[in-house]
Amino acid sequence: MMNAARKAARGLIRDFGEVENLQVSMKGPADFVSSADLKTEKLLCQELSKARPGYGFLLEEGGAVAGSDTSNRWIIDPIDGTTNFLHGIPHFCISIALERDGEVIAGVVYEPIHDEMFHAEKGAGAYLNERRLRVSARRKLEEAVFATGIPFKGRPGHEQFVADATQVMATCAGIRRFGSAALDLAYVAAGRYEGYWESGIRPWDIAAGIVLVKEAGGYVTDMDGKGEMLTTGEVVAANDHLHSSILKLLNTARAAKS
Ligand code: LIP
Repeated sequence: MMNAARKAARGLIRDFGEVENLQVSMKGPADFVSSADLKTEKLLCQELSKARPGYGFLLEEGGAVAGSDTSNRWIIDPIDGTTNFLHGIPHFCISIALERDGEVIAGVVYEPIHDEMFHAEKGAGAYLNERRLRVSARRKLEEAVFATGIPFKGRPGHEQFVADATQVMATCAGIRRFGSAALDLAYVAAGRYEGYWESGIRPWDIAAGIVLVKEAGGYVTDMDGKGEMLTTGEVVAANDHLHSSILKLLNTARAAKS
């Protein structure tokens, strides 16, 4: 997974340098796909198929591709943070997860601009390059920084987001919106944020990040405190001290709105 990400990132860095020349089309209002997304996804599929023939794929651009091996499936976002990428904002990554018999067991999130390779495998811990990762040790909400995703034109959930942010911003040390769910989760695993939440998120945005946070000692659930993040599109990740607190705040926001 790391070799494939590094190989694909070479072209991505080149394209980022000349982003204004890229072909871009719309998948929906404010939802872009560029020739860089498609090229990167194709290369990742080629590399991973060579390494593990027969595994299936769930791709942001290409959709679901069945494999002869029905136990194993790669879940891939070729550029997470596409809008950042297309605006020349150096905060985007390649996200690759391996799902085995319905469970995500390995994840790689590669941020090529700073050469940060976040990687984890179930039971083997989470790493940033060679350094072992641990979620932050902060225990108090008033010391905590949380990341989130903000809906935009054409996306649902504007009112719910405002209700959530109103609850969270009144109790914590800060909220960050950097534009890449995969990097948000990787930063939670690295202890840079105390937590992250988002609604309406797709499986390829979060699959790799989920195993990173878990292997760094954090908790990841959906809004009901269960493990259905990939199917519900709802994710709440935090260190072991603050997960129940942020989940409670978000559910207060939901109860208030319903
Ligand atoms: C993005 C996510 C981000 C979310 C955006 C978008 P993309 O993924 O990483 O967290 O808020 O709406 O879904 O489209 O760059 O792969």
